Amino acid sequence: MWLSLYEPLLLFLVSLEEKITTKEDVSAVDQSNTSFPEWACQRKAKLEHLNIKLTSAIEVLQEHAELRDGNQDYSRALAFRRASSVLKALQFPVQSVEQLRGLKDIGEHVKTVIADFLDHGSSSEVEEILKSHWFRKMKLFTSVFGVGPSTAKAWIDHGWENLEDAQKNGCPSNDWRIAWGLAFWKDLNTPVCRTEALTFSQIVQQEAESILPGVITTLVGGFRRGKQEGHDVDILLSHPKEGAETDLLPKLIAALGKRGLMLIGHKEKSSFRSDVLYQDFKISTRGQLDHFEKWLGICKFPKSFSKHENSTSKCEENQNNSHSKTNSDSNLKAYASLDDSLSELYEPKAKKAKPSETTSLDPNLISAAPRDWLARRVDLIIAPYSQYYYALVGWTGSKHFNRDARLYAQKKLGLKLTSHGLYDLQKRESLSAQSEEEVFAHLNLQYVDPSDRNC
Ligand code: DCT
Ligand code: MG
Repeated sequence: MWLSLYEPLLLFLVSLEEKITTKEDVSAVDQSNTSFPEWACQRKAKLEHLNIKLTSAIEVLQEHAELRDGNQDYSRALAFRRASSVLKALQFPVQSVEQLRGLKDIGEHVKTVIADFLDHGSSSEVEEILKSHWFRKMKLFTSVFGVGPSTAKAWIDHGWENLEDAQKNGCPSNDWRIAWGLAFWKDLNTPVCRTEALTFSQIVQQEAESILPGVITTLVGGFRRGKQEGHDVDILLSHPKEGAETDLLPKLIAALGKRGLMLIGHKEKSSFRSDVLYQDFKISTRGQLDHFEKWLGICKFPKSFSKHENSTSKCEENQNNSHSKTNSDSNLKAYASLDDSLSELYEPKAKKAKPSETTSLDPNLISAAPRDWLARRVDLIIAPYSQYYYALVGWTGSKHFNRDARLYAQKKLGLKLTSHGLYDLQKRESLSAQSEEEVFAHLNLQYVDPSDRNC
C-alpha cells in the first residue's frame, strides 16, 4: 500500500537522479574528450589502465586483421590499434558508448563492438574469431620464433594442423630460427619474468664493463616500460666515447659463451649510412627494424635466474606450470585459456636424447636432454653514442608509441624520426640529443615516462 502510494514519487526521484548523473557524467566526459590529446605520443598510457577488458577484445580484432594481411586488413588493423590506444589512455572506465563521443580514433565498428561488450559482457565478433580454427592455427604457428604470417599461411596450406606436422616435415625452411624455435617452442612460450631479465642484464653489464669500461647497458623493451613479463630480453649497449663500442659485440658474445649462457644466434653487422636518417623504412614485424649492429638469438638462462632468495617467486610458479603460455598480453591469455584440451597441439613431441648426445647441434636433441636452464630469446643491440638516445626511445617502445611518434613527427613537424635520429626534412639536417628528454623536446612533446608509453 505504502509502496503503491509512493511508487510514482520514487520512480520520479530515481529518474531524476539518473538524469542528473547522466548529465554530470556526460559533461565530465565531454570536458575530458575535448581536451583529449590527438596523438598517442602526447598521452599517458599505463600498463594497468581502466579499460583492459575492452582493449583485450579490440586487440583480438586487431590481431586477426594483422594475420589476415593484405593492405585492406593492414588499415583495419591500424584502426583497431588506434582505438585500443585511445581506450588505454582514458581516465575513466567506459560504461556507455556515449562517453566516447568526440574521440577521433573510435570508429563505428569499434563502437559496435564496445556496445556489444558492455551489453553482453562479450563481443560476438571477437568470440567468433577466438573460436575460428584458422585463427587458432595462425596464432599457434606464428608463436614459433622466426615464423611470420606468410610462413604460417604456407603451413596451413600444406594442411599442417600442429607443430608436430611442421617438425615431421623436417625443418620446413633453412631458417635457423624456425628449427630452434620449434625445438624450444615450450621454453620460448613460457613468459620471461622480470627477475630473470634483470639477472641476465646485470651479467651482461658486468661482462661488457670488463671489456669496455664505462659502457652503458640498458634493459629496454617492455621491461623498461614496467612489464613484469615479456617474450624476450632486449638490451641496448653504448659508450659515451663515440666509436669505442666498435668491437664490443663479438667480445661480449664470446664472454657470455664462456659463461655457458649462449645457445644459438645470429650477429648482424651495422648497415647504417647517413641516408638512413631520411629513408622511408616501414616498421613492420617482418621488415628490418633498424640498422644497428646486433645479436638476435636464444640464450640459456639457468633456472636459478628466476629464484628469489627466500621464497618461490611468481616467476618460478609460472615456469613450473606446464600450461603456462607465452605472453602477458591479456588477449593472448583469453585465447590460450579457450581450450586447454588443444594443448597437445602446441607441444611438439621432443625426440628422446641421451645426455652424451647434447654436444650435437641438433636443437631437438639439446632440447630433450636433461638440463637446468630455459631457452630465452635475447636481443643485444649496439648503438653509437650519437644515436643512443634515439635508439633508447625506439627500443623502449611500445611498438604503437613508435609508430605514432614517427607519424606525428612527419605530419606535424616535417621531421623524420627513427631509432637512429631525428632529421629535419626541409633544413636537411639532423637534430642531436644528449638525453631522452631532449628527444621529446625536439619533438615539441612533453616528456613521457617509459611506464606511460604502454599505448
Ligand atoms: N619495436 C618496434 N617495432 C617492432 C618491433 C619492436 O618499434 N615491429 C620496438 C618497440 C619495442 C622494442 O622494439 C622491443 O620489441 P619487442 O621485444 O618485440 O617488444 P616488447 O614491447 O619488449 O614486448 P615483449 O615484452 O613481449 O618483449
Ligand atoms: Mg621485448
